[in-house]
Amino acid sequence: MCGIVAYVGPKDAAPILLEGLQRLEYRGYDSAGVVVSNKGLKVRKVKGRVADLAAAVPARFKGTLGIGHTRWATHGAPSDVNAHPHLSSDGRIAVVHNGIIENADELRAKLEADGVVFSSETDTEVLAHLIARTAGETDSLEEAVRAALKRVVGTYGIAVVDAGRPGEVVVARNGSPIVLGIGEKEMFAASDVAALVRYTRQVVHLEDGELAVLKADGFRTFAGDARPTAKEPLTVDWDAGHYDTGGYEHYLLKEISEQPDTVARTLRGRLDDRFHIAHLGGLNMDARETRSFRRVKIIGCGSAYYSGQIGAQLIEELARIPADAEPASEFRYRGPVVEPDTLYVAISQSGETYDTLAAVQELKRKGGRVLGIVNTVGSAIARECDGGLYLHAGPEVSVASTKAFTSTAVAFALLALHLGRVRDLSPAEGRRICQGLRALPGQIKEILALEPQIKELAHKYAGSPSMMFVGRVRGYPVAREGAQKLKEISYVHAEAYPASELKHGPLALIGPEMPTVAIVPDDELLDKNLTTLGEIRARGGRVLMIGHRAADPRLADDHVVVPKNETELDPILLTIPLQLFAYHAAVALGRDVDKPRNLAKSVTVE
Ligand code: HGA
Repeated sequence: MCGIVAYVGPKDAAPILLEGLQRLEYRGYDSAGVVVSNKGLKVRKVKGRVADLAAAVPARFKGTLGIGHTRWATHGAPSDVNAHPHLSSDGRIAVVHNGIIENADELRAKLEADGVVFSSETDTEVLAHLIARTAGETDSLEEAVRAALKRVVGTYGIAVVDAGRPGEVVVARNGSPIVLGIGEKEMFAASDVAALVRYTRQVVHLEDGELAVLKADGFRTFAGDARPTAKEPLTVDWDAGHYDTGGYEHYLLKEISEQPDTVARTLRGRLDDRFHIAHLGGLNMDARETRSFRRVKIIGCGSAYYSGQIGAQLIEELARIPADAEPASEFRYRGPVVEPDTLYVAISQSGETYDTLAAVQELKRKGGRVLGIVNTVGSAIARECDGGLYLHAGPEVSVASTKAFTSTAVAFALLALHLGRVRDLSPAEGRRICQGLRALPGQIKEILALEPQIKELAHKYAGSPSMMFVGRVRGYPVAREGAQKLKEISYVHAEAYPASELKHGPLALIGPEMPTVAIVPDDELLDKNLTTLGEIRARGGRVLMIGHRAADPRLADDHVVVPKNETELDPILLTIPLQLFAYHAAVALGRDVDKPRNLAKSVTVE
């Protein structure tokens, strides 16, 4: 989604802003713009890429303070005019904004009735005019911003500059992230640490309702009621190198290939070989409390939701606690009954997914106990939850999730082991799961070595207009994630169904033009799955089987054989070939693999 970068200090701002915007490109956007302050505001904005913006910025675009933006349009088409920054009519105030101003139409009508002429179709422009109305009369820019924000309903992360106050930038947050970066006699702000790590690793996350004033020599933060707030800087342990493609053709392939390491990092220091338990200090719960839950409810969006389905199955199997997963985007709106003996678990790679954050906030309002499984340290969901587990998977840049998905499933295995061992899971069973978890990184390496074979299969099937993905019980979330990956990056239509449901409807779709990817692990459901393959083949359907043994040629046209782990952990490994399959199908079809059309990385708007 949209990105914000801001700079104030001794250096030339434009190159820093452009570099920062480039680091945010992965989030998906349609236009970009910058403003610098130097005896008035100088603005450039274009529909298109940051490179197009850089080409449009003249050499004399000098100024040591400025703000920049990448826009993902919600109000008004992607165009030069609708790109941010937006300026007040007198050219004094410039604003960049992530989020949605819900009462923009009403505010716009009032401003127009007062004679204000708008130049764009965006909701954001009202902010520039509102701030300008008081900026001349108030003692400070922050007062003018605060007064404007009081009239606004909606979500925002904003950065504001005032030509009349050339030494400061004001930023504010409500539902859309803003992070401050602390430098040597210079200050930065951005919507994502990715834009900051090249310059500083000392950061401060703003809370909802907070506002900050940045000057070259430091920053001050304020709560919504103008009270100063005290903030402790955090050190980010990701550096600029984490955001490079590392010699791979795409971030997606890099991130798929990193999984032996990222899974090892999720496990590091968390397995105890003496008692066969998981050490999860971040949960902030003692054994008695951990035992007291009678149900686990998992929420997340997109792939996070599917990894939550894997998690629910792990928790039911290992801890024997009823567990289920639900899309956070639905959960928050259906007036959920929040029970005191239910443990809620929220999943988000970025920790800023708006739907998930809003669901967590709703749970907290109702007294729910919420754990976060999050990749980004210090992010909004991590801060909002009562405790949780960080994935430690490093930044995930490609829009389609891969390494965060597997690390989330591994985090759930750790949580299930922990919940199980404080209940009835025996030490011997605990040992079996610990050993299985330790084997994962090596086995993922073995699967990655199958890439040439999977590439060939992807090329063979990529031309199909539609594909079916099926799996039973543990295999079903794997099938869903496989279909999701293929849809997201190759734009091939894909359906995922429980294999058991096939003959209750979707079997009607099966024929030579609709191949099936079947997840067939060697578990207690093997025979049932093989029967399903027979039913597909009897209807002329082609089958690619992903499992633990070579397929009987009467039941499948092709197969990928992955190493076997413990039955409960197998879904994690069965996902990897599907990631490679989707990747190579997308490359074969010439898609923009890392930035698929219409999608954005962290979905920070509703
Ligand atoms: N509503 C603004 C900003 C959109 C946004 O935050 N997208 O992620 C606009 O449409 O310009």
